[in-house]
Amino acid sequence: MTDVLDQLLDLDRSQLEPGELQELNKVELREWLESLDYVLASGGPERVMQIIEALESHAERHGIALPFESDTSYINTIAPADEPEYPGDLEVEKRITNMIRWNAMAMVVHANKASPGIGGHIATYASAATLYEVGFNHFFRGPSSGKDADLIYFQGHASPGFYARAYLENRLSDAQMLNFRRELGEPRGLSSYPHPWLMPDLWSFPTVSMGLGPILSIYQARFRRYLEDRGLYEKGSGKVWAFVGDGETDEPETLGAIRVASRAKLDNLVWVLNCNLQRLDGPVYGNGQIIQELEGIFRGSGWNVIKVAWGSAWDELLKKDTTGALIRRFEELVDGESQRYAAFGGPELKERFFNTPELKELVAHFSDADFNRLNRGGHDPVKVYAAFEAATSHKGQPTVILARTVKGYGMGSAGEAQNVTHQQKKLDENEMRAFRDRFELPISDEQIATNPFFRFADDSVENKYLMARREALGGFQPERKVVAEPVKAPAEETFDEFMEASGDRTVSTTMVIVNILRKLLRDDDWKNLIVPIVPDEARTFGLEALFRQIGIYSPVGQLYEPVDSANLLYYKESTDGQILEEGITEAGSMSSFIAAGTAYANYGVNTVPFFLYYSMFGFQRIGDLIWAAADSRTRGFLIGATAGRTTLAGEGLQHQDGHSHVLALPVPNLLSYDPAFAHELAIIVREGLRRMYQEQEDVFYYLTVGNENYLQPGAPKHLSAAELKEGVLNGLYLFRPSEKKRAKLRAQLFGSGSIMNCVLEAQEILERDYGVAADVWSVTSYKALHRDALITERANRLEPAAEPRKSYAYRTLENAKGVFVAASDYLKVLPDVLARHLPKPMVALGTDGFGRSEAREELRDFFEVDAKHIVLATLQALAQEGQLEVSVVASARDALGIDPHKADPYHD
Ligand SMILES: Cc1ncc(C[n+]2csc(CCOP(=O)(O)OP(=O)(O)O)c2C)c(N)n1
Ligand SMILES: [Mg+2]
Repeated sequence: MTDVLDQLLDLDRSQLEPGELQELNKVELREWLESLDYVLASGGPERVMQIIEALESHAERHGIALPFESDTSYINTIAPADEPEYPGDLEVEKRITNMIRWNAMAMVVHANKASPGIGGHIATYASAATLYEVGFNHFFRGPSSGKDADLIYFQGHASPGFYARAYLENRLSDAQMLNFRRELGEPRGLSSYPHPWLMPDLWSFPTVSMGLGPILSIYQARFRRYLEDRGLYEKGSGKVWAFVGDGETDEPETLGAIRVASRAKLDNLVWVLNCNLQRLDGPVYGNGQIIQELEGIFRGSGWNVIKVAWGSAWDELLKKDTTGALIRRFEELVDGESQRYAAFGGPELKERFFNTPELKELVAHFSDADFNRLNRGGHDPVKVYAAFEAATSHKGQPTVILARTVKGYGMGSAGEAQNVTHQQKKLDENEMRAFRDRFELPISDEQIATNPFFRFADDSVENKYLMARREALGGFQPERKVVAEPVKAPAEETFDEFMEASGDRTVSTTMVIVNILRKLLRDDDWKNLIVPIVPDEARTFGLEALFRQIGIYSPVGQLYEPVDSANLLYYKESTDGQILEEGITEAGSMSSFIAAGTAYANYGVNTVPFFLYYSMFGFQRIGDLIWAAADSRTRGFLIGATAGRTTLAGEGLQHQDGHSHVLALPVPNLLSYDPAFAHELAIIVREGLRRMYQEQEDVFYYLTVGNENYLQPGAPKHLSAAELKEGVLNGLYLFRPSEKKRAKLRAQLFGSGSIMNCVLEAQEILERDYGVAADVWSVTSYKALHRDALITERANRLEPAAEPRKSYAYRTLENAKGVFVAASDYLKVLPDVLARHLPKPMVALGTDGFGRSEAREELRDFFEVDAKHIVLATLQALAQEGQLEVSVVASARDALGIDPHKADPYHD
């Protein structure tokens, strides 16, 4: 061989005939490969790597730009020789898995027979069963493993499989199984998907809105490290697992935060990406290879990637394939074509895949049955075990397992690898019989007609095996158990300072909330539990003092001397830092909020997240994560800062929030407040701590704070502390009553947030210039008032003969005289939702329309929420009641300087 090479090399390449050149290339390549084989045999993989790296940089020094490839050959990452021995009984496990497959399928079929259209999914779990079962039998550690317990984000649409397993484990009854997706029946049935709100003893993590499970799992793993590094939770070997669909990777939330995991070296995080190559409508990437694409993305982001593409039956062929023809064929095989083989089986594979003489030669000895055994890796427990073992012992990086499976595996003509399989909810008797045969289930033809569920007998091998495995692994999964002890709310006196007037010092509510935080950070019971979270906005909110005081969490501490180290408030990162400074990611910050706000359930630690963000980028940007927080029973405080469409001056349309309180209305367990003053904030935060951490209520809070500085008046003197507290928390109290007791014309003015100052100014103008005595009320929460009104209305409807009840707002305003006018920095619809429940009509002023870059005064004029517009609205309301001449209103309008032809902020 070398002689040939030598002879050829003596010639000038450019002079060679094409045939000679081809020969030279071939021989030359073989020489290189043989050298590499020699190095591998004598020096091992380590040495091979060194040499390839040296070659690479040598080539680069010669100006050769090597093509960048972040994926590897399209074969399994773990070589057959490196696979560990399977520690379980494969036969028994197969029977258990197959029974779960049956029950999961039967459950969906039953539900849809009983109630056509009720829905459910068979194909997702069918593709993932082996992935989960290897986990359940050998890896997933249950709650009694304590610090070593795993937290698992199960793929939402695979839920029938987990119910089917819990049924075998005797954790669910027949009646519950029969009531899948019927949660309003008796007994209560099973939730469609993992919802802690609906099944709080079973589910911990809502995963069904695609993309949320993945991002939440990353921040969960990071938060677990944070708790360990801060000494709040014992260091352990527990993992966070996330099962993700390949279609789900289209969601930006899925891949958007993966580098957070690698940067933080989260080797406590394992993702199992079920690559069944299909999503709902069709292939994820029919013209390419989703596994290869994802490998490139994850490797490029610093993850450990383990591909489980091909089942064991392929190993023999790969070994025999000395020319590399099989790997080349794998690499040109696009997913859309591959789907055909899964759908049409062995004959299709034989015909279309093995399409060259070389490939045909490889399978010359194959029977039809042999072709059928050429399976995808994710259905091979030996391969899956090897991957899980490698993933859980890998150090220094998060791992993603890319498992190749078939969507609807085993469903045969009812949907296996068909484009319609995701939606398939009904199998007829023939299809069920085929399913039974495929999985060798001990079910008779007669039984099939009733699509029954099966359990192994108590003393059967399978039942004993299944239970013993879970016992050895620390109990059942999924299971949610709250073990946190209540924490006593801070004493009322803790917040006394906020009850006082600020004297001649102007203070914004943003400053107040920061001061409340600082106060809590000095309180012995609470200081360690507070978790401030910011998406790169600490300075915007005046929080930078906390950098130095409590530090910013970094798993590696601070490897540099910060540029501002000479400052008192320098940028301090440390391993036990308390602040989660997340960078510019509201989605990531919200994921941390959820991790911290559910730590009471997942770790038994009562951490209290305070997530401070630009209020505009909360509900409308990450509303779905807020919804997931609610479902997760998250506790904590969302602080929408720089809030208020006219309070945030200058920033304009994209920044000025005038609707987050409207968007907060739909979240049932969220209490939202738009406080005007320090004393209100202090009362609300203390009560929040009491309800969430002392009483262990599964609610959370949304508070808006603004950056407008004004005098803080302190608690009003005309109310007792108890009256004030009741009013602030219920959402309404009389802040400044009119002193003109005998005036004929009267009005009730309602203000919220910083617009309260406009209302107070209007009160003065009305009294001084128009003889209208106006009482001023602070509305801290339209949502709370509205909720209470709805409860009351409903109670009265359901008990029509009983003495009618009155809502808090109605009761409070029943004897209030004059017209009602409300103004806030939010949409008019906010007061409007309450108006129907009040004793009198209420006129609403608010900030409907797009924001503008302007100064506060001009903005409030433009949006018609300043004092003069409140005055005009009041006079107009009085005129409508016939208490004032219309001409008085018209001249007041002119006197106030309001142009009737001014722009309409809603349209202009
Ligand atoms: C945010 C969001 N959009 C759409 C859906 C509807 N949906 C449910 S499953 C699904 C396809 C899932 O495909 P894949 O992630 O590949 O999971 P597979 O079932 O194939 O394992 C879609 C579009 C959803 N649940 N969430
Ligand atoms: Mg899929």
